[in-house]
Amino acid sequence: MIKSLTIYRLAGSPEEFNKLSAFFKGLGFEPGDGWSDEYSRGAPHLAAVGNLEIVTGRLPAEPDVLVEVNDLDTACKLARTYFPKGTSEISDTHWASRIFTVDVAPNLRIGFWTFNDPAKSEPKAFKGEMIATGMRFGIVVSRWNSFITERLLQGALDALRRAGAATRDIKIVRVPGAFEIPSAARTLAESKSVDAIITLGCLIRGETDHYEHIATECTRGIGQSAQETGLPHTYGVLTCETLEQAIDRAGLKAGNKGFEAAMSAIEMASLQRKVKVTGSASQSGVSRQQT
Ligand code: DLZ
Repeated sequence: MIKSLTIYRLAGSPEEFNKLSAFFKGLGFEPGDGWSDEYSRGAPHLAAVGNLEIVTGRLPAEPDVLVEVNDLDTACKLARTYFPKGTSEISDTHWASRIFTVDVAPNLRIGFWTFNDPAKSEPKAFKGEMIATGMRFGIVVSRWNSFITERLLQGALDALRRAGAATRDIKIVRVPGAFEIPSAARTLAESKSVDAIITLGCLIRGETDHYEHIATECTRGIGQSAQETGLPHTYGVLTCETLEQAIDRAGLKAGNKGFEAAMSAIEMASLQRKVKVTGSASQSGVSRQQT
């Protein structure tokens, strides 16, 4: 039913109106579609998050318009350039945050604030943990360019073991080339014997004139298996211009893409468990918490 929320305030004279608009723009409000008629002018200033908050007991602050910012000191400096007389010092609140106020128009005082702990204002989100204990992983690795793919495999195993995966919980499936990776991954996913699948391969453009076709099919097929089976699949298939590039990405300058693909698999398997267990619990938006 609700579509939007508008709170309007008189900004005083047209000059004060323009000054306040410039200040708000400088703070990062997104200008909305303004309006004007023969009597007045309006300028909406949009914020990504807003709420109509009701309170019982002590008010959180004296102004009835509060704007949360992520860099209070810079916001205060900016306010002083526009409203040198009307900007207060920054002070502590009783709810673990800091605030300053600005008299932006004759009857309009706005409070700008930030949490002392910046993590508090981050939207709540599900996140996977980098712990692999008790999880089962499938690794599909191709033999083509095996001097590269074996390094990717060692990188992936290193990541899994460091994160606590048991050797008995890691199933390695070897296939001839990158083209065969998707079907093996799909078979493994459908067996429901693993929590995530890591795909490892190496395509080098110079060595195959149908490089594009194999790379496209391999990538598409892995993605399709992930989407259709619902099991996390991660992508550790190198698509390189030269052998040197491949060597770099398999353990030297550019890290080891097998290690990275395994880390992503751990995160995704953990995330999937969390979402399955707690996914039905409601996720609240951003809220101020009193401490
Ligand atoms: C045929 C072929 C070629 C030319 N190049 C590669 C490559 O660079 N990397 C790779 O993983 N596989 C390659 N293949 C093999 C194909 O992926 C596939 O295994 C064969 O065409 C058999 O279906």
